Formats: sequence, structure tokens, C-alpha cells
Amino acid sequence: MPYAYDDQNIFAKILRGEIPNDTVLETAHCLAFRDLYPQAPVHVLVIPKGPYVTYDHFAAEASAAEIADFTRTIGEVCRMTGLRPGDGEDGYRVISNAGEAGLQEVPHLHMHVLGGRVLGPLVAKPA
Ligand code: DGP
Repeated sequence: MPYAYDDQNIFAKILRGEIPNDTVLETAHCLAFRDLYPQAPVHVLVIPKGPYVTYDHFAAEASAAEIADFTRTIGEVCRMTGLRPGDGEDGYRVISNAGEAGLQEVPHLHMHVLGGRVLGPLVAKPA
């Protein structure tokens, strides 16, 4: 069962309003909020409201409306935070970690939108 969803994960609790968050944007199908442990001056998480574990899960099972909203919400967060190249901060990185190899901590799909500094190499070299 690669797509078993645990509704006790921290982002499910945020979506249910059980724990607070610093919301950047809410849409019909998505919530964007600031990461509690920011890795860059701008670090926003964009999540679908639906119970999806990973990006591949979302791609396989989400509706066209959810996929369109997720994609546009990520773009809107880049715009709102001034990260679009030429807008001020001059660029960003969008990352989604999945599973053990990806070091995914929270088993609810999230895109990290990072920027506000030069972000360095895409992945760390193995020690
Ligand atoms: P990942 O390793 O890709 O699963 O990233 C999970 C991110 O979630 C990590 O950057 C820290 C963040 N995070 C963990 N708990 C909370 C929380 O309670 N609130 C917020 N806003 N972010 C959290």
C-alpha cells in the first residue's frame, strides 16, 4: 500500500485547525504556510488539502481541479514572496521530498518554496 495516508500527521492537524500556522495563502484546494524551521529567508510550504502522501500519489489520484490549483498556488506564492526572477530576490527552488531516500519527515505532500539567498547545490554529496 504505497499510498496509505496517516491522518494524524502534523499537516493534517494544521488543515483541521488543531495546531496554528502562519498562512501565506489559502485556496479551494491548497494551503500555503511558512515552515516552522526555515532553511532560507523565504521558506513556504504548499500543501494540497486532500489526503495525498507524495507527489506521485497526488499525480496519480488528484483531480484536474486539485492539480491546477496546486500548480497555480505554488506560482502565486513565488509571486507574493517576491521570489520570481527579476522581481527582487531573483529566483527560488521548489522541492518535494518523498519517502526514506528523500528524507520526507511529514507524510502529507508538500512543496518547499525556498529563496531569499543563493541556495547552493541541489543535493548534498554523500558523506
Ligand atoms: P520534509 O522533510 O520534506 O518532510 O519537510 C517537513 C517540513 O515541515 C520541515 O521543513 C519542517 C516543517 N515542519 C515540521 N513541523 C511543522 C509544523 O508544525 N509547522 C510548520 N509550519 N512546519 C513544520
